[in-house]
Amino acid sequence: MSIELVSFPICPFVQRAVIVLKEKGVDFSINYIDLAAPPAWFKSLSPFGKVPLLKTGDDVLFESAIINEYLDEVYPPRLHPEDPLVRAKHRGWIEFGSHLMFEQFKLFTAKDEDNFQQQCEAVCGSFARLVPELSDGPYFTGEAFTLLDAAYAPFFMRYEILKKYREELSDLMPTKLQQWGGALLSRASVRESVVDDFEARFIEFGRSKNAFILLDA
Ligand SMILES: N[C@@H](CCC(=O)N[C@@H](CS)C(=O)NCC(=O)O)C(=O)O
Repeated sequence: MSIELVSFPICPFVQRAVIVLKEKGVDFSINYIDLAAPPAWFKSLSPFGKVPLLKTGDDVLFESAIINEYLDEVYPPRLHPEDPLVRAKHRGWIEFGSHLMFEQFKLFTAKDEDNFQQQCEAVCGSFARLVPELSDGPYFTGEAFTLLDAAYAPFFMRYEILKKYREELSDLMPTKLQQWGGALLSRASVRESVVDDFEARFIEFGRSKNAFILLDA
């Protein structure tokens, strides 16, 4: 069965699916589209008009969490916990990871210092919620890398870039989260989950939004 991901080069939600496909050693292709001018075929296939889409044979899946659960059920090794209760908790925290990603987007695209500080507070609040949930590492639940870890890795990759522009962001992140992020970013599936010029594209996107964090840099 041929697998194709419909993507946008800096989308963190597509990146989640790429990480899972790489963890499982599945062959796949990526079709990048321009979200500012999406092709007609994409509009007809994507109910929310969003990437990722996963095409598998003649079928199309949407929503990164659903795509990753499907991949996990079909391709070994299993990355979601076996216990239904733990699995349900992970689903909740994956959703929280999506929320954190949107907070990060708002922080990145804040237009002035006040708004930037507000977004920093929001992100800090989310960090404080996450810390008590974390194991002693290296991953969220311990030794095993799970779908939940794949869902948070894109956040940490972008945070590393943002730290280069505002040093205070380093201090905002609690040590346990830094350690978790470090473990995620050292994984091959994560390192190889973005285009070669990802950082340049990410920054270019921020500049197109007049991001305050990039001013004077
Ligand atoms: N809940 C969705 C979020 C996906 C999402 O927000 N994708 C963005 C790109 S990163 C998108 O396609 N935006 C296009 C739009 O909103 O028009 C998921 O997890 O797949």
